[in-house]
Amino acid sequence: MIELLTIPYSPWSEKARWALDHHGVRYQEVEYQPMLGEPALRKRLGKWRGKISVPLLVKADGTIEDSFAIAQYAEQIGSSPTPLFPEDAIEKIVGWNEQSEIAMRAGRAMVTVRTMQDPQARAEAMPPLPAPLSGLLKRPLTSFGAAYLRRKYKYSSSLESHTEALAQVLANVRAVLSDGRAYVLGKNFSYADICVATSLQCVRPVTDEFIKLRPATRKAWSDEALASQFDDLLGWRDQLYESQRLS
Ligand SMILES: N[C@@H](CCC(=O)N[C@@H](CS)C(=O)NCC(=O)O)C(=O)O
Repeated sequence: MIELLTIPYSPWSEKARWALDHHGVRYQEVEYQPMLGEPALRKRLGKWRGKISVPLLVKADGTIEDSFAIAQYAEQIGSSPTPLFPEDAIEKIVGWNEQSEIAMRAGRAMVTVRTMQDPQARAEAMPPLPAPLSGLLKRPLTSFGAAYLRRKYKYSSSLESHTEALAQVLANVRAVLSDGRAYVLGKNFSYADICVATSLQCVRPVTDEFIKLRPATRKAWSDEALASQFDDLLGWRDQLYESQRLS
């Protein structure tokens, strides 16, 4: 069976899961532990250099790394009569995927900063370790983790520019939906909707029914100012989850 390696709460992983679920593709989800899981994954893939990221789909004849490519694979082998990538809209969808990359990268930086500022959220972010180890390693692991993320994604701890980048993407979404259309591309649900809906995860997360988050983590994933500024988009997103998020 196909395996999908994910960080379960990551919006990038959710993009891939949603596309696979939409098309009724069967897969086994395997949780990837950021940082700690990297050596084992490199060994498994035989990839010793370069970036490694999840979601990552592992099938009998190879792997697919990147949520967009995984969604296209789902479209290729899937069974839903509603395409996620209608032929006449590919360019637009690529554009929305790029917008969601900008939003999610900004959101990841914001969430990381908020997590580091809240001891409870930091504790919830700790990987599961046997009790004596977890007590001993708590502090070094979390500060090492923060430094690792800063180095990896090259961001500073200033929130302002990230907030602006995310707000700009959301303003672009609002402009498109302002004519009352149900979906980003118009009448039909597509991967563009998945891109936009998952980007809103770092403004206010969807309920635990869809993505489970512990309480302090949920708070770190919420940006109250942006959430009230873009409440209309969150309402649209919640409705989309109710009507389209099959699993
Ligand atoms: N463009 C990639 C980006 C995915 C991505 O950035 N994944 C991050 C997690 S959110 C990752 O795998 N990081 C590896 C790590 O933290 O060890 C996609 O769409 O799949």
